[in-house]
Amino acid sequence: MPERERQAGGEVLERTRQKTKEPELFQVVLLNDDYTTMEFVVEVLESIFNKPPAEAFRIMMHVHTQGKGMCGVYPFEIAETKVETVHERARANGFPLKATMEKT
Ligand code: TYC
Repeated sequence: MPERERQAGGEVLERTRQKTKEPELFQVVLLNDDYTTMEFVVEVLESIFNKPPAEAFRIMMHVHTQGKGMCGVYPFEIAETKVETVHERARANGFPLKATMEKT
């Protein structure tokens, strides 16, 4: 008899409520480059990451001076889609802007 059944007196104990797992969260990180305009980065932060204008400007300046900066924390598939959307929007506008995701 498996140990878990022996300890339960031969009965198989089942969960009565569903055990839900918290989704793993990922930071989306924006990277600095020399060619993307500040205006475009602010626009990306406002439209893709829903940042208010002053916050978008602050994050853009942080990335510009520090090399990279966090723009949001999301479950895996949402983070992945945000990164793809940044790359598509950048490519469509002729900018080399890059974003990555990091597990929190
Ligand atoms: N460094 C860019 C410039 O001077 C601005 C910039 C900021 C680019 C943030 C990318 O993620 C970035 N035009």
